[in-house]
Amino acid sequence: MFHDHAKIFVRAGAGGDGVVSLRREAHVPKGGPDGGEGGRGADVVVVCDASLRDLAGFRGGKHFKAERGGHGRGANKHGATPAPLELRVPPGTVVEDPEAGERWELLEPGQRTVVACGGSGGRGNKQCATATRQTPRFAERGLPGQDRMLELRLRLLADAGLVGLPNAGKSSLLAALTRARPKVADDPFTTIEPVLGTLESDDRQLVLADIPGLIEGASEGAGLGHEFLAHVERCRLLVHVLDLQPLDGSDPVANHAAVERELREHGGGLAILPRILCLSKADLVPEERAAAAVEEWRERLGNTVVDVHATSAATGAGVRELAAAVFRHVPPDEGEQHHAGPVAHRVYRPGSGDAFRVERARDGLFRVEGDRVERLVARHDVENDEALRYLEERLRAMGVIRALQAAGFEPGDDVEIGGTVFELDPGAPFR
Ligand SMILES: Nc1nc2c(ncn2[C@@H]2O[C@H](COP(=O)(O)OP(=O)(O)OP(=O)(O)O)[C@@H](O)[C@H]2O)c(=O)[nH]1
Ligand SMILES: [Mg+2]
Repeated sequence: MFHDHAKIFVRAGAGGDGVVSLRREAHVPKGGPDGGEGGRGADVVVVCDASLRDLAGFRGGKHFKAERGGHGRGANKHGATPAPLELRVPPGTVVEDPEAGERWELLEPGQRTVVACGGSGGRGNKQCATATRQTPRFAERGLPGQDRMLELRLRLLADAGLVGLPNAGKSSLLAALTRARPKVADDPFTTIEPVLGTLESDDRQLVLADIPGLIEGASEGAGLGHEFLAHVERCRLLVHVLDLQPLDGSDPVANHAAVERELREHGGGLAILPRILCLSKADLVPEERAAAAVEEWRERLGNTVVDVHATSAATGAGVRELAAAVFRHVPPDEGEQHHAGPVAHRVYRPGSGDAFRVERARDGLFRVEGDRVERLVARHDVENDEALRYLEERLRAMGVIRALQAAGFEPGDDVEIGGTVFELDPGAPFR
């Protein structure tokens, strides 16, 4: 089974907590704070790995959680930041966070992108000390790591794709053109997952994709082809393989039209990709018949195709000419197969917004929302009086207390910030 999509949950590591510690040394009369900082949590990173073929490693919608940062320790020791959690994907993988509208493409082996950032570590009491609070007995907590539901989709990176009805001879052609050895048989749907082969000339290499046969209704999900049509969206050329004289007695003209219709209906730009028409199994008809068919099809299709060839995978006739035509009609491209456009690298940065919103949830309970305010509260243990007092000072400096007051807040009312509810009773009169 070829796994070309997966849905996963990722969570980066939380930052380690800062620690409260007081220096104790025989010869120092009054020890100061020396609690170290927590380490940053580990990121979740997606890495492009050329040795992988599909997304089978992600089946079953797994959860991936990176390690949390180490907690700070006494003697001003900082917690460790663990190595990132690496998720390895094959080239051509698109990673998407539909909720956040973010998207990354992994095309080049070795390419990496951070998809979830570790939370920052909390400061230790040493770093929390100020001129007016020289020995704080609180430290900050580490922040949670970012989490996301991600969708992974693999698009094979082929330069040209072989398309056609089942049994048209696509896999036989791939085998004749490249070193790939896909299964060949005289029943339809022999190929059940895409196979790639490399077409080589002296100075160029192109990747050719053989996909399962298309049938009427493929674009709506009939047969196997639909699922795999997406893999040829990135091609720069399609080779439409058409059986010159189908054993089932069907009409090549109608067969050709049916496949073209499915390509059009699939969308994704397939309709406008340049086409080579390849009339297959030419050894089954007299040579003159094959040559005449090439002329007929050239006339019939006009400039909707860039070339028409008759080939036989059995005798090798016309195969070299077809290869040359593929090279000719796939335009050169920097990095040859990496032509899928710019790669989006978006690194998450915790919300920059200082903005916050205050609302009265009910009598005696006020809710405050805003990135910075929520992070501030997440950092502190509201059960610790000293931390709570510090928090009040910061909230006052940010204008939150004034805003609460304007909304009708009175000392002793409850406040909910980022899911934490606590009683706020600012000691000093409001200013
Ligand atoms: N005589 C002759 N038979 C061929 C030629 N190419 C393919 N065949 C036969 O046609 C049948 C189908 O060939 P495949 O290459 O498996 O066709 P396909 O298009 O990959 O078929 P699906 O994977 O089922 O879509 C097999 O029995 C092949 O041996 C050819 O050039 N000459
Ligand atoms: Mg096949």
